[in-house]
Amino acid sequence: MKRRTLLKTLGLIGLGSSLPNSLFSKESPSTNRHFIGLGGAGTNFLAHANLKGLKGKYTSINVQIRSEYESKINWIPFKLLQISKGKTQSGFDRNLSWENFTNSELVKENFLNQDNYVLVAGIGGLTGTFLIRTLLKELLDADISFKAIVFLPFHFERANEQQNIHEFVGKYTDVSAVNFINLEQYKKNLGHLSISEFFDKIHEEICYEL
Ligand SMILES: Nc1nc2c(ncn2[C@@H]2O[C@H](COP(=O)(O)OP(=O)(O)OP(=O)(O)O)[C@@H](O)[C@H]2O)c(=O)[nH]1
Ligand SMILES: [Mg+2]
Repeated sequence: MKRRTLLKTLGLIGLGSSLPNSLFSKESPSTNRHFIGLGGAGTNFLAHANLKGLKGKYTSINVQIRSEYESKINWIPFKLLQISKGKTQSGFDRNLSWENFTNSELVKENFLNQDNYVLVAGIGGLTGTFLIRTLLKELLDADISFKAIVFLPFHFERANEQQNIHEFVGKYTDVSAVNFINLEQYKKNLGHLSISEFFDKIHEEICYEL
């Protein structure tokens, strides 16, 4: 199916301009592909890609994984060693480091295989945000190639994080390996859908283009 036909089928026509071009440039070969879902959103994307039969290795780095995916997706349990009482923690918290989480060494070992890494995360919570902001820096510093898909949260979700999100996007906006998907922008066209249908459509589009 042609891209335009698919967009139309999905009701995404007109969104093309908001989709990051580099995501569609087909520059990375599909051999040795290794999809790595960071946090809940990244793991939900993996489940979708796996269901659609995208070939590759699958690793979820998250607090938990739904039992039906455990046999299909390699899971690295990743959570804070100590939960601080009170306010919800943000993945942008500069005091957070690998030492604060379980299995950090396993996470890093995951990147020693010279796979074609595809990292997927949403930056509205703790896990995905910490992992993507830390890994992007470390992978770029180590000259390890990858492609990243980063979901920017709806405005209503992270009103007090807009500055952090803005700075993060600014830092990577010229890095072609990093593709931002602005959920708020999609809402304008797909706002009539239920939240699960909404994410399914977005995941579907990304799977098709990867
Ligand atoms: N594309 C996509 N985005 C999602 C999905 N679920 C949530 N999001 C977005 O991703 C952001 C992060 O959500 P999660 O990935 O669940 O958060 P997390 O990284 O697991 O963080 P904690 O649970 O706080 O440790 C949310 O604020 C939403 O904007 C999903 O299924 N697909
Ligand atoms: Mg989570």
